[in-house]
Amino acid sequence: MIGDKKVLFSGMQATGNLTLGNYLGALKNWVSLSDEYECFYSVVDMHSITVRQDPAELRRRARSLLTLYIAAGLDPEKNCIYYQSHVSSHAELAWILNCFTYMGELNRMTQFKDKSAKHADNINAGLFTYPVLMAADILLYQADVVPVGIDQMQHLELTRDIAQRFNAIYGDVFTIPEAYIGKVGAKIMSLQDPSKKMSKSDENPNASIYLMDDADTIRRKCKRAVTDSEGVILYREEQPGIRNLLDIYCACSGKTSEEAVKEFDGCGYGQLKEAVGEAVVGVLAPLQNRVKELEKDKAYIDSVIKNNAEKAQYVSTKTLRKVQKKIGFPERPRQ
Ligand code: ATP
Ligand code: LTN
Repeated sequence: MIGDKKVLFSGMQATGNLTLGNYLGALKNWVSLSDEYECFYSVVDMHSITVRQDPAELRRRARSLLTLYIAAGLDPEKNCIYYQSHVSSHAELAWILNCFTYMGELNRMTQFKDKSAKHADNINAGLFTYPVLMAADILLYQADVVPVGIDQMQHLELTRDIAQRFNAIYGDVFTIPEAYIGKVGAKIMSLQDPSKKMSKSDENPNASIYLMDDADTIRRKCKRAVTDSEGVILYREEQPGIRNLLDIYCACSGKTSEEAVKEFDGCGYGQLKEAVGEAVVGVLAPLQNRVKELEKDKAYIDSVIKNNAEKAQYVSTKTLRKVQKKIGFPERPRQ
């Protein structure tokens, strides 16, 4: 708790261009939860370097991701929005937690298996211990709740296991966090292969709608979405392409799947695709306009970066010092 509020932590990597999946599965929920909790939203640029990055590009993407957080509706006066790399406690706690995490646990992580298959020429130790840094992110702020898409559940389970293991030895040091998975949009699938999640690292640009895609591109991608030959619009497992389009429609319009199925009763796939395109444009166009406005105000963004990093450093250092004391590191001389 901070004051009388529970704590929320989440983060996104500054790699690739954000997709509609990132927005509907994560960012949108962050905004809806932001009044209820004391929130920390990080641009996890230290996680990004587990895959090789171009330095200038990483810096640019990190800034545009931070700007996007604000454009999506997170008020940086009320929410702590900051770069992970500006707060040294993350790396320090990650090291300690590495010593409380087993190789066998990390070996089971599906994201590690997927990413090491994708980047076979660079299977580095950071990629392997990535979930430990994520655990440090969350535990430093004593987070109660962590809103993420379904793909991050396994990492969250591991975070809980590490925290429980640590607490069992040293007493109640860490709050045990819960995942928050949104009811709609928790797993948006690729428009070209509805058995795969929509991913910012997909090589096929038609598979993903990017948050900064213009209206015509969005409409075109929806039109080209892979469906099936059933010819009916029903929300069911046997029609993953149609179900995904309905999911996108519902997440953008606030309607339930039952309402959407009723609305499209008797319609052709073309009509559904058109409606999905319009719903997505309706959500993304205002977001894009706010990003463009904010990008003009360099001084404002700079002040958000500075002030929030200081706050994050202050809050996280409290937990870090407690942990260091518990495990037996020598006390620091008073300044
Ligand atoms: P990559 O595909 O390059 O590994 P990513 O798109 O999964 O990256 P992350 O930065 O790892 O992006 O994820 C940010 C947040 O978005 C996480 O909470 C994740 O669960 C969520 N998310 C990512 N893809 C989807 C999706 N297709 N549907 C719903 N949520 C998603
Ligand atoms: N691993 C997450 C990003 C991430 C995160 C976090 C999410 C890093 N640290 C802490 C929630 C809480 C991902 O790949 N989406």
